[in-house]
Formats: sequence, C-alpha cells, structure tokens
Amino acid sequence: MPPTPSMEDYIERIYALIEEKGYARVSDLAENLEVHPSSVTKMIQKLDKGKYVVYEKYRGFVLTPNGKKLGKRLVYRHELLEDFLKVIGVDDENIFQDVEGIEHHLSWNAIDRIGDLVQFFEEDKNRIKDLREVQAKNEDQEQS
Ligand SMILES: [Mn+2]
Repeated sequence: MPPTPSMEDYIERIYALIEEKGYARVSDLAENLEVHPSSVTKMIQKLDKGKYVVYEKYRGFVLTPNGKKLGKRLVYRHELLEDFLKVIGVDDENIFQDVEGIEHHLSWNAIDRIGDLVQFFEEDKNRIKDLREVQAKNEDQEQS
C-alpha cells in the first residue's frame, strides 16, 4: 500500500530531522508539523505497521532502510519543487505553501521531467533571463 499524503509528510519530516539532528522525537515532530503529540504517536504506529519506522514505546523511533530511502526521495522532491517554483518566478512568500500543496499529487515521472526543466534553466542563466522578459511583458499587459 502506497503511503498517504499525510504519511509522506511525516516520513519527509522525520528524514529531515534525523539528517539535521541525528534523531527525531515525537515532540520535535509535533512542533514541526504543528499537530498534537497524540496525532504524532498515532501516525508513528501507522508508519510502523507500514514498515517505514520502527517504534519502541519508551525509546522513540528510527526509520527502516525502506523508510530512509523514501524519506530521502521525499526531501529531494520537496527541494526540487522549491527550485522549480523559484526558477519560474513564483514569489518567495508563496513557495513553501505551494510546494506543500502539490508535492503529493505528482507522479515520479512528472518529478523527473520537472528536474530536467530546472536543469535546463540552471545550465544557462540566459534562459532564466529570457523567461523573466516574457514575464515582464505579461506584467506590463496586466497593468494596462
Ligand atoms: Mn514537504
């Protein structure tokens, strides 16, 4: 059974926390995801059942090799989509929420093609400049 969007959010955040601090606790996750600790505990049990984490009641939890692999991909996906929105000129203040809104709803095929597009723009900064010119033209038109 593939993970639900909410499971993906948890796996992504657990992976990022472990990368950053070496461990992930229920309290860190609750704070990070702005949810009640009891919701975290419930989700951890679900992730344990799905074999993404190993949960030990009084000692916390760790990612299984499978959970770790998925977590790495989910963090990559989030960062790629942020780069993508930045490249296409989305305002900084919208980027995080927009990525949170779309990241669970794209195929890995689409993610790979977006990766190509980001690479296409980053390999030659003139391409970004050309895109910005189109955008400036459109903004002028919107205003007139
Ligand atoms: Mn995310």
